[in-house]
Amino acid sequence: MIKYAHVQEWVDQMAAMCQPDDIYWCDGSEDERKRMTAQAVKLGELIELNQEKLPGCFLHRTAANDVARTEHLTYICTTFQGDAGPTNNWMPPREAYRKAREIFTGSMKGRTMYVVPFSMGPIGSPFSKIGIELTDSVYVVLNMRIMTRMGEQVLDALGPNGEYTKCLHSKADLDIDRRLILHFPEDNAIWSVGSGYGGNVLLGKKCLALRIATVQAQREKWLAEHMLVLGIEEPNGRIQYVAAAFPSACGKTNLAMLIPPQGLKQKGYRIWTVGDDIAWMRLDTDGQLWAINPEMGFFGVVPGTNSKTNANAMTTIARGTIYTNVALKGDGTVWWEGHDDPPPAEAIGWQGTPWTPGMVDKDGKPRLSTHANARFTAPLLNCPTHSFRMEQHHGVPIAAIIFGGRRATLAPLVYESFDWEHGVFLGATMASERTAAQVGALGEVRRDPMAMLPFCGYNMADYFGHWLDMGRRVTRQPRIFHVNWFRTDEKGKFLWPGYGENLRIIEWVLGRCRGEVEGVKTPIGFVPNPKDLDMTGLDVPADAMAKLFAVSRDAWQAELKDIAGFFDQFGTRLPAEMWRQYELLSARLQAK
Ligand code: GTP
Ligand code: SPV
Ligand code: MN
Repeated sequence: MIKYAHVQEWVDQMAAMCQPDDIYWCDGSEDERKRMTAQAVKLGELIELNQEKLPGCFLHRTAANDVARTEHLTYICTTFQGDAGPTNNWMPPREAYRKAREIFTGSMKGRTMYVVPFSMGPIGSPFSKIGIELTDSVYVVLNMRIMTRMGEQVLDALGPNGEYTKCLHSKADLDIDRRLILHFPEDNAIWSVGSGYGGNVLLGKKCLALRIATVQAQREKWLAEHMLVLGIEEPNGRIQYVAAAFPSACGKTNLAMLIPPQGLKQKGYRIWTVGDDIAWMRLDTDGQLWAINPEMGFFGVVPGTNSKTNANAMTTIARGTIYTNVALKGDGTVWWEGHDDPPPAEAIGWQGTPWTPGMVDKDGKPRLSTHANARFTAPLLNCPTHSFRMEQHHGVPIAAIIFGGRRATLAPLVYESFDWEHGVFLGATMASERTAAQVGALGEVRRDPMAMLPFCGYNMADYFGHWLDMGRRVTRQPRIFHVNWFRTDEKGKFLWPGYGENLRIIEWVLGRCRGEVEGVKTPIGFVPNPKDLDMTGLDVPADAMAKLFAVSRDAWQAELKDIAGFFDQFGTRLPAEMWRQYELLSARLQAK
């Protein structure tokens, strides 16, 4: 394997600090996967599942305090605090390196340091970025193999002087008080220590492909977003692609793998899954926005996944999958809340102790077999609907951008912005109820602009400015929409069936993009005229439909106040256009 001097020098420096027993350069071969898997089983990092029923599948359990991203321990480390902005934790680089160095020193004693070269995006594409992750976790290596294009060919593509993101990870002692997820955009480096949970440690994903990439994207004039990408093919062969940003655990994986509902079957749509979590979008010379998914796998939410909600995911995770924090059944298969099968009479719960249905914790709350943020790591190519454009260097052309949140009230099922600037305002003022994907209070509504609150690596005010700037550069602007699958009735029941039925809404979105359907103007944007939604085979009562599309001026007035508070924290750095949009919305809400 080629070991370029500039890479070797950095590896040596990091090894001198972490003091591993040995260093192993990963080549990405099949033989290597087998060896490392066997070793992970020996170390207890992986449990082999029933290979007849779940070929190539393994189970991993994390420490109980290490089950989700820890946003309060995640930092953007820039010379000036203003470059990280008010929505990020900030530390000056020198202090960050000093603090982390104390934890990294000697952290790999008795372990191997793996050198993992990976490419985000097709190897060699001008769209792609290379990273090298040093880690003492076999679990991380095996996950990175699934999630990225990993191995020797990446070093070949890097070349002797190539730029790459220096990613350093050590589990250290998995102590939450000695856990730090540090980003150094000025050095193109990431240091993560003290965790073994996906988003904290698979450094190609949120750390590189979002936090570091957003900084590069601003500089190089493209977009790095927390978005799924899917294609909708009509029987005449036309495929239109949409990109959609929903906060963590708010439906990206589900929408990306959508199966047309029974009632729309006769229309013959075919769905293509390009990506479920991250999109990198660039302008081409045709003035069009093109998107790639920089990943090669899914790191998806397990609970609630079944053949009714997401049959494609069920097929995807039936082989070659690493399950994290689910329940283990006696026959060596797995189970979770929301699985197709009824609860097993007994199982080993996600924490490794016996579990039986109906168990309660000390506080009387039901004890779940599976952690609410349990995940599967599965190859994208396992997905029956995976896009045939995965290796296409330019990706796919984007017709519509969709923002969405989890809001029990306020936001209609779908509405469309008046123009790009208003669309940026929709994204910038998104809010959503918190989920189990990050450590913290569940259910609380927080502002999560463009679903990027935890992932924007620079000042969010500048990020909004960048979105506005991109709009001026794209000559064929995608239309921008907002959706909310999660509106509830007075009893807290979802008003909209969701999942596959969401295609009905996507249909309207695409109809709008082609200029084929009229919208109904409201103060917040265009909503569908009910007659323009194809509801064949779906029975949603008229009063539920009315509630789904209701725009309450009073509720929106209250929302405006909250938006003002959110905008205020950016001071004069917030683009004036955002306040202009705010005033326009305010005026529309007051007009009769
Ligand atoms: P990350 O991987 O954390 O970025 O999340 P994601 O956006 O990919 O989330 P995912 O698709 O895994 O959705 C997670 C949760 O949303 C699960 O509890 C799903 O059951 C629920 N969900 C997804 N789509 C819908 C929908 O259309 N309606 C309703 N009611 N729930 C949905
Ligand atoms: C998310 O939390 O948005 C995820 C899972 O997609 S993680 O990779 O852990 O960030
Ligand atoms: Mn995500």
